[in-house]
Amino acid sequence: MKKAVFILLFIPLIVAKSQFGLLIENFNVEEIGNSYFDNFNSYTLGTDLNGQDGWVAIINSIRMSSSDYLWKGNTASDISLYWKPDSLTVTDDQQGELDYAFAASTGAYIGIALRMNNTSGGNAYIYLISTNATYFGKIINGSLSSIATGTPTTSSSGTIKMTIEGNEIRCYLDGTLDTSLSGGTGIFSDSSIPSGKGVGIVAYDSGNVYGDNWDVQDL
Ligand SMILES: [Ca+2]
Repeated sequence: MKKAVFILLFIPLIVAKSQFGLLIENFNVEEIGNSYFDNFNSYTLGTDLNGQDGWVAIINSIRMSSSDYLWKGNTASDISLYWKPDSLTVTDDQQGELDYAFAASTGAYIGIALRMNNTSGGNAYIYLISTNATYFGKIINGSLSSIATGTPTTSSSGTIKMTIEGNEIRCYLDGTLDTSLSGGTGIFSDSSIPSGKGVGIVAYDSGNVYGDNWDVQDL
C-alpha cells in the first residue's frame, strides 16, 4: 500500500522530467556538459549507496529504500553526506535540485549539497526538507551548523533547489524562494566555503523521507 502511494506521488514528477528529455530509465547518471542527473533506478535496493556508481560517503550513511527510485538516511539523529568525487566536473558556481516525498509526518530530512570538498572531514552548503520544515546550513570540517531554519507548509511531494553564485546562496521550495527560512527572503550571503567543485546529497536522521531525480549543473 505504501509503495503504491509513492508511485502515485512520483508519476507526475517523472512525466514532467520526461517532457524535457532528462529521464533515461535504467541509467543512473547522465552527463550533459557540466550537468548531471541521477534517477537512482539501477542501484542495489536496501543497501548503502556508498560505492554504487561512484557515490562516496563522506559522513555516515544513506541507503536505497525498498522502492527502485527512492532513498533515505540511515543514521538516527545525525547528518549523512555523500558525493561523487571522481566522475563529476562543475565550477564553484552551481545549482542542484532534488525531488522529495514523505511517507507520513517525519522529523527526518533529505536534501541537496553543493560546493563540496573533502578537506578536513568534509565541507558543503546544504538545504534540506522535512515535514513542514526546511533547513539551510553548512558543514565545516565535518561539523554541522545552521544558517537558517524554515517552517513552510510542505506538500507530500515536490522539489527543492539550491543555487550558489559567489557568496550568494538561494533556497527554493517547489519552484519559489523559501521565504519561510529565517530572514524571510530565501537568499543568503556566506563566505565560509569560497571554493568547492563537489555536488551531492545529504540526509538527517533515518525517518521516512525520500529523494529522487538528483539534478545538478554549473551556473
Ligand atoms: Ca528514480
